Amino acid sequence: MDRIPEEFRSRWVSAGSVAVLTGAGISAESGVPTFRDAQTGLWARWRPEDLATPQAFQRNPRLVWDWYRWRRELVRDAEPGAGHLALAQLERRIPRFHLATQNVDGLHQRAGSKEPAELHGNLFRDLCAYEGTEVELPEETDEAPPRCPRCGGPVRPGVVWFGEPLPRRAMQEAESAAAVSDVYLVIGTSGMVHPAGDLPVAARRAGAFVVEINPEPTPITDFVHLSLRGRAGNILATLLEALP
Ligand code: BJW
Repeated sequence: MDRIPEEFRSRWVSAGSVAVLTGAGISAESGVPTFRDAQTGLWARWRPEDLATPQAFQRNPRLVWDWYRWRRELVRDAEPGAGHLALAQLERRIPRFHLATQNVDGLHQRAGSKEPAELHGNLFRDLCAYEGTEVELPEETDEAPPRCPRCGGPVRPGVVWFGEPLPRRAMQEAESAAAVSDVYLVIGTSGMVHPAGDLPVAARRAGAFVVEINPEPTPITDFVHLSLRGRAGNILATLLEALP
């Protein structure tokens, strides 16, 4: 990005409230695979319906658990990237700032973001698949999947699979933030998954200036005021430096 477009600058300077939605692209720079990249995305190697649905877990709990265990290890070895760090700094700078993420990797928190609304859950939470409640497992176990210490049911990762509702509080927070934001940043998401993908459109309808940060066009591109083409880390670092 050579220079910040004037309208963006003026909307930013006068903004009372900034809201952000992130997706897998911001974590790609930390080495965490995205979902839909044709070459390197998770869905290029696995079919979503075989792994990211309640039916898949019912059919083959071991396969699904092992896939998520592999991803946990990958994320444990990853570090927050320049994009995560820039957003954590913006949060400290802007009094009314809200971050919603579709990512389940916890990298925003590790970068210093306080309480992002995790719309698709968190890879490191464990849930009892029968009771739906959070489970504390005593230690890492080789059982795949481990058993709930209370009822003996299978334990599943605390993420949101296709066909499941999003966590109500996180979604309500994200919707409220979109509705009151003056500037809305949508970063590193294909916008193909709903209802999270509807948030930038809702923000625009409510009057926000919507900016997309992504190296590629997406279905959201047509709805935004400004597309900044490039990597999240580079663009956010530039914005952090250039904007008050
Ligand atoms: C970079 C970059 C760099 C790369 N810098 N950028 C309306 C219409 C049609 C269908 C539906 C609808 N409403 C609901 C549905 C059904 C379904 C859905 O959306 N299906 C679509 C596939 C069509 N939605 C659901 O089922 C949701 N639940 C629901 O609606 O429940 C209703 C209900 C109500 C009451 C009772 C019961 C039910 C749940 C959706 C859950 C999604 N879960 C997943 C898996 C999470 C667990 C896991 O991690 O395994 O969430 S799917 C996957 O996609 C994951 C992601 O969070 C999500 C979004 O992906 P994201 O982040 O956009 O990644 P990519 O890979 O798609 O894109 C990466 C982008 O980054 C690209 O654009 C790159 O260009 C870019 N990029 N490098 C910046 N350096």
